[in-house]
Parts: sequence; structure tokens; C-alpha cells
Amino acid sequence: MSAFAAVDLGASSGRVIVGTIEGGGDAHVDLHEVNRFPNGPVRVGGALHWDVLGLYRGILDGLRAATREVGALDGVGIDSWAVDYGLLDADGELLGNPFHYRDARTDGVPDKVFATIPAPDLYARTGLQVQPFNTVFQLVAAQGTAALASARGLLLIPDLLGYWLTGVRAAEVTNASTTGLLDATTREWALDVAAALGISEGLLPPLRDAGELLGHTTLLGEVPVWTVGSHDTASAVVAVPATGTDFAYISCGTWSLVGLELDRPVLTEQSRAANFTNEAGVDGTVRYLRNVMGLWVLQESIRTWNDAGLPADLPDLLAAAARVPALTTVVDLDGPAFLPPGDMPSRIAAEAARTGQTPPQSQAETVRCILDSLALAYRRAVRQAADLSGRSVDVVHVVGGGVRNELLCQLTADATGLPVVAGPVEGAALGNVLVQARAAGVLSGSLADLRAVGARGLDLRRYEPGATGGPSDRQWAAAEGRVDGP
Ligand code: LFR
Repeated sequence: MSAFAAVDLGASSGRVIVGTIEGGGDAHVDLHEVNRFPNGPVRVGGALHWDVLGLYRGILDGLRAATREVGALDGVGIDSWAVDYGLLDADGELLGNPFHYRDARTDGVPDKVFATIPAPDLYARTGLQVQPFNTVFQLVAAQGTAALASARGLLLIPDLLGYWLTGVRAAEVTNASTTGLLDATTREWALDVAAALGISEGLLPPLRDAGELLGHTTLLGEVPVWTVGSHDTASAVVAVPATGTDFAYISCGTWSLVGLELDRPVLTEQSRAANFTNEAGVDGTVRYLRNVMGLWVLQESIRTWNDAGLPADLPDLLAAAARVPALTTVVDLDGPAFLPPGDMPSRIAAEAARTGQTPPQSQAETVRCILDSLALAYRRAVRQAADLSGRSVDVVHVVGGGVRNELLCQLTADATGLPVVAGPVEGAALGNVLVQARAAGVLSGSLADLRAVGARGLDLRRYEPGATGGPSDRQWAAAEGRVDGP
């Protein structure tokens, strides 16, 4: 029996999960959470940061707990959200707390960058969606700061934590692809892009693929640290229990990442206009997807209600939302208004009013509006991904925390008109463990082989379109017209 610790850091919590694998012909993975710790933005002096040392402590506590439970570990792998980074000085010390990608310092920066490198040229090269928080925009926003001036190295969050464990600096390629500084075709740093924007080449560490030995940590005996799909979405896509090739996936957590796995990027003008991204996947694949604002808007609504002293229990809210008539109000949750933390119910009401719709009148109606709007966004993204890449899709896999949201899963089947297979919940951790196990020689084969091992023993649930008498395809299509207003 082998045991691997997956460190999976999300925007609202971090987890250390142990995956044990019994090798052999019918190998399967058992996941067991050994530590969970809260994560979230910390506002300091008007800026949003991450508490990266707190995260590191949570990881060390988790690794100790893992060792107590299973004895010696066969490996550790780290994945987290994308784009954010720490800067290192000439001694390799961290220069300040990493910024949170929802910080406002990048407002207006993409346009400034496009004045130097036109957006179509940048897309043709990096294949990356435009999000104000892409690392490249954060670095341009930081120009002129003392921290950036004294920085001699940059490490993305999982790479920074891996460096603290092993002393080895590297940039794992799946996450590097979210910086806006990686060539989408060659998967090498686009050094000319960096130079044109005044970003020092010396900041960029050597690239590594997922599934390599990064180094060892000696904190718990000598334990190998493996590179994995260090972008959480990349690890989650590894864990999609697909049996064929014509699948779409929705990695559904704080964000919803909706798209397809391809073997080459789509760098067309139509793809850029639709803001689809070509992020690097494990084994040379391309994660062709769109970011949908996701359960973030629901999480922030609940936080707003709790702060106001209103009862806001998720299961109760979902049960009440299920009784609200479908598609009463739908909004575009991808608008910039929904990116920063804050009072989402008011922002939804304002967006409903702006588009000539009745604002939700209760908590249940607000939750229903969020879920209907998400399902509508999924419908659009799945169809556009298929159109833009010339692929067909016959099933939608939902992985991540959203798997637990049965109403959302059924709405997704209804809206896309496709069967939805929901599970696993801990997709990123499972993908992380699978890639470590192959690197360590416990598993072998292709991504499809890893998926088959991961799928064994999973409790998957299937949702058929229309199973609960939801809206018709015509009603979903009509609702699409309402999000932009009259
Ligand atoms: C999901 C995710 C998305 C990325 C966003 C910000 O957790 O990694 O893929 O766009 O967070 O980093």
C-alpha cells in the first residue's frame, strides 16, 4: 500500500488529503482528509492579501497528521488556485505577503498592456483569457513598487510552498500557463512578451512538467515532493471520471471552470472574442475553458446575510430555492461587479434592474437567480467550447464542491440538454494523488488509465435533462436573451 499527501488550496479553505493506493490490476484510490483550514482574503492597508504563512502552517500540520495516520508518506504534491505569486529577494526570502487576485490594483491595467501588445497578438501567443488578475497584469500593476524592484525571483503559490518544503525553485507548467507569460504552443516562457512589458526575465524560474521529482522534504523523514498539476483546475481535470473522449467538464468550486480537454490550443479570433482560455493541462493536454464566476457569488451572499444577522443556512436556502419558479430572473454573473468581495444580493438586484427584470425579492429568490444564472452560463460555455474547437460533447462531468449542490447539477443537465455525471467532490486532490502515484511508479499509463483508476469506487450520480420537469430548451434559450437587457 502506498500513501500520497495531496495539498489542495482553494480560495475558501485549504486541505491536506491522504490518498492510499493498493497497487495491482484493480488499483483504486482511497481519499482521507487529515487537515482542513480556512483561507480567504486578508485586507491590510486597503489591499487584499493571502496569509501564506498561515497556509504553510496548515500544510505542515496536515503532513504531520498524515504521517501519524499512515506512517511514512510516498510523496507530497501541492496544487492551488492560479495566477498569484510571491516575490523573493536576492537571499531567497519572501518579499511581503502575496496579493489576492481579487485586489483592485489591476483595475484598468489590461488596457494599458494592450497599448503595448495588442490583445489579439497577446492571445495568439499565450492563448490566455483576459482576466484583470492574470499574473502579467499584476506584475505591470506592481511596476514602480519597492518589492518588485528588489525582487530576484517569482514563484506561484504552489511553487512557493514547494520551495519552502524542498529548497528547489521551479514553475510547474499548468499553473505557469495562467500567468499570461507562457507561450501556449511551445509551453516555454514567452520572454519577448515579458521584455516588451518591462518584466525581468530573471524573475521567471525554470519550468517543470507535472509528474517530476521536485525535491525532498526532510521535515518528516525524507519524503519526495512531486510536481503535480499545480493549478487546482488542472488536477481536477485529471480526476474527471470520463470513459470516452466527447466530454465537457465543469470544475465547480469558488469558480466554475467550464470546458473541454484538447490536444492543441484554439487561438482563433472567435475564441479570443469569446474569452476562452487555453491553459496547460497534464500530459501536454490543453484545458480549453471559460471561467464562470461560480459559487463565489453564493458564498458572498451568505456572508453578507450572516453579517446582517439574517439566518442563511445553505441546505435550507437550497431547499427554498428549489421551490422558486425557474428562470424568473437571470443575470450575467461574469460582470466585473461580481469580482470583488462584497454585498452580492444588492449587486444582483442592481443587475436585474439594469436589464429590465424584477429583482429577487427574498433570499430564496436570490439563490434561485444565482443557480439559474450559473446553469445558463454553463449552457453557453459548453456549446461555445464545442463550436469553437469543432468538437462534439455527449456528457458533462461536474467535479468539485458543486457536486453536492443537487439543484445546480439538475439545472446544469436541463440547461445544457446533456446528461450530467457528478463526482468526485475532491477532484483536485484525486488528480493530485494520481499524478504523484504515476511519478512514483505506483501507477502507469496515460491520462485515460489514471482516470480509470480514479473512477473505481467513486460514488457518481447521474442527472438526466428534464428529469424533474424543468424548463424546456426554448425557455433556456429565451432566458439567454434576458441577461444583456432589452
Ligand atoms: C479555481 C482557479 C481558476 C482560476 C482562479 C483564480 O480555483 O484556479 O482556475 O482562474 O482560481 O486563480
